[in-house]
Amino acid sequence: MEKYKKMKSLNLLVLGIALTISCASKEDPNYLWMMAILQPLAPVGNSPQTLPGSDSPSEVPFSMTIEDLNGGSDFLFENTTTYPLRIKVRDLINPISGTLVQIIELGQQDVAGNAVFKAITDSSGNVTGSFTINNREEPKVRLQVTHLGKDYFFEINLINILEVSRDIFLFTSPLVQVPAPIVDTDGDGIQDSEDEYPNDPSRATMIRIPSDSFYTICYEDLFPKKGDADFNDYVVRVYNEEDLDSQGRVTRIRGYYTHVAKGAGYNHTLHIKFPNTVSGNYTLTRTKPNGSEYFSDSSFLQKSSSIQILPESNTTIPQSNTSQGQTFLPGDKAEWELVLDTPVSKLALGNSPYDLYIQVKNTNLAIHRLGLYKNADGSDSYLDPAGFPWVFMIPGEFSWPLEKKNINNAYSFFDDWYTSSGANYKDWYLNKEASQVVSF
Ligand SMILES: [Ca+2]
Ligand SMILES: [Ca+2]
Repeated sequence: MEKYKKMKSLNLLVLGIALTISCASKEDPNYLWMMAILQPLAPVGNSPQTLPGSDSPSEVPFSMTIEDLNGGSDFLFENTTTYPLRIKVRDLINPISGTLVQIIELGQQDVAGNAVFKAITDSSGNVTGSFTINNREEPKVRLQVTHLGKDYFFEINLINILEVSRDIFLFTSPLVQVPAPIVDTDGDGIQDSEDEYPNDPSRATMIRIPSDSFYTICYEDLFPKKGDADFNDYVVRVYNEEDLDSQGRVTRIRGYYTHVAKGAGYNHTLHIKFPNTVSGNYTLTRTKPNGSEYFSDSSFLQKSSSIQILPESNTTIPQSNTSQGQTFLPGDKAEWELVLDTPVSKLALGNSPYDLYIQVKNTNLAIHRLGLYKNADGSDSYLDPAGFPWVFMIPGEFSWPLEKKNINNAYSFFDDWYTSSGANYKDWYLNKEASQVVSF
């Protein structure tokens, strides 16, 4: 896909519609103040939206400048998308600092789910970070700004958006602002009711990635030779948790892994690496499928070093889970927690599952996901000459192909997705030929 980017600048000139859960009636002094200065201007924008659970919301004026980066992203065989985020909040005169900004994923029926990003604005009224959601036909999130006890909601349709960048003007008067009393026990700027760690100033928010279920990550192990496209040589289920501080920076990371298939003669170990600015203390435990812990370690992760998550794959799973007629049996689990020495931005950390790779014992070669390593000529080191990767990451409980089956036949829309560079059949992995894939 030819990459193109353009900046769309759209200024919703005067009044859009925001919703509040409480107050902001026509008796509200802010409203009266705003109307006094904006009387000549006619409202524009959408009809008021009704938020589930809200009390007949009133209209509260705002202005929003949309500076999103639009375009198509490089096709990296991803089934999730990470959106960099930049939000600025101000009133008519000053930036608003210390205001809570959240991104909440909206589900298929526009039902609000979990916060995928949360931070308070800095002294310039800015919040920067990123959030990741699974690909779907109509990806949407809700941007929520909480100011002076009121919640303002903006729905964002993410189609064709590469980066979310918005300036929000709240029409509140500094003359009549009375800060709502808040309880913030740890003094990190996030009130207790919004703080998932109300007694820990280094943490305010826990982000689970993906927000439910897990990723299934499938490796081919013949690198640098082309694989046989069954994507079952080494398969692991993964989810991560990130703890963010009040500025939205990552301060702790956790990873949870289950080895679920080994359709290969080779042996592998599973590892993780972070960008070379990341260091800190970590704990790691491994357990057998029956729950018995057989390994535990506490160590310091040096910059640029890696953690071995699971040992040789011939010891971490009771059977291949790739043969017809087998009853699925999960393998070992591992989990770690890394406490970062220095907080890092989500963009600098990179996206879950980070650089999660296998080391093939027989070839002594590592196999990484796309988008992390480049050859001298700029091409991706882990894309084969036919333009195919050695690693796939699929959201949820993905059924990998059985032995001697390949992914093109096991998933009839895979080729349409692949040849359209991800534009079509974004949910190709939901349409399986049951006879050709593992069942659970
Ligand atoms: Ca707090
Ligand atoms: Ca806290």
